[in-house]
Amino acid sequence: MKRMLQALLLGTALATTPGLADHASHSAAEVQAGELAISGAFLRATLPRAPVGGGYLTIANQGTEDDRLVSVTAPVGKEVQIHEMANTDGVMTMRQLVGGLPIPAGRTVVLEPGGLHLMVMGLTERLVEGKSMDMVLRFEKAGEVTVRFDILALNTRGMAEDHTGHAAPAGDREGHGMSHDGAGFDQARVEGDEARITGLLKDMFETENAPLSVAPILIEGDTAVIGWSQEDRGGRALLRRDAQGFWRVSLCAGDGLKGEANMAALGVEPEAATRLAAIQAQEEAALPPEQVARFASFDGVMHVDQEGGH
Ligand SMILES: [Cu+2]
Repeated sequence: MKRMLQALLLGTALATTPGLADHASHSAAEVQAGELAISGAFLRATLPRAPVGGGYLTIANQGTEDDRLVSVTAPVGKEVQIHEMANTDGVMTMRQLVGGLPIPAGRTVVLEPGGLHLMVMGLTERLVEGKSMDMVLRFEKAGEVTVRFDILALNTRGMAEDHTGHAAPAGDREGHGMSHDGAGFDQARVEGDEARITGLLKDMFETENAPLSVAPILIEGDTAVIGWSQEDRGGRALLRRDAQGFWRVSLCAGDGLKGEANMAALGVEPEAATRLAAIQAQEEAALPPEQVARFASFDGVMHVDQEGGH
């Protein structure tokens, strides 16, 4: 009886995440498809109700003929798009590569945070850290190949960091064109806290079909409390600024970040909480009431970054 119940529960759990598997020991191994060597495939874990997820990998064309990544399919979400980042007037935006991604002969194409990436659109379930998901890549010449993507921490930069538990040295990271903040958006490209925070949040959660608005942005010292809304959802987030002046999302909440007492309960220093709560009351009163109502729709508290972590 107990065993049956366990099987039932397990069945239910699996049914809610049909595309996700537990980490297999051979995951993220190099896969060969014709002349293409594919390695380092990972997805970033997503927050609850996040509509999109980012996928990254390295494709080396060891042959003498150009190839092209034509399409990608995933067992979850509506579709997978191939995106590039473009710098438009100092603002990083994402653009879909509709014609696919060229993989020139003898070249290695790296999809990484802050640059080219796969984007799983229309997610209806979370990508859970520690699991993995198989996606099918279709190349013009090499044909179809199934690649296992490990699901790594939300802010991870890549396989190397995750496996050692330490970030690569800053110089090394910059050398690979990666971002400073741990997410895909390079905050060094823009000046000012508002632009950095807005860029960070948009990079994490915005899609073409679901624009994200970030307001109000309340800053006290190295702590910020912001509100965001996207379609009919919304929430508040607590951010921390590091020594280089780059912001990271520490946690997300709804009304858990409303008011002085709640902020203090979530670790905001008492003096900062007092000032932040005062400007929060003012700024939120100036916003449309339906937008403020959306902030409360975020259930509970989601820790994104461990305080004092890497
Ligand atoms: Cu994208």
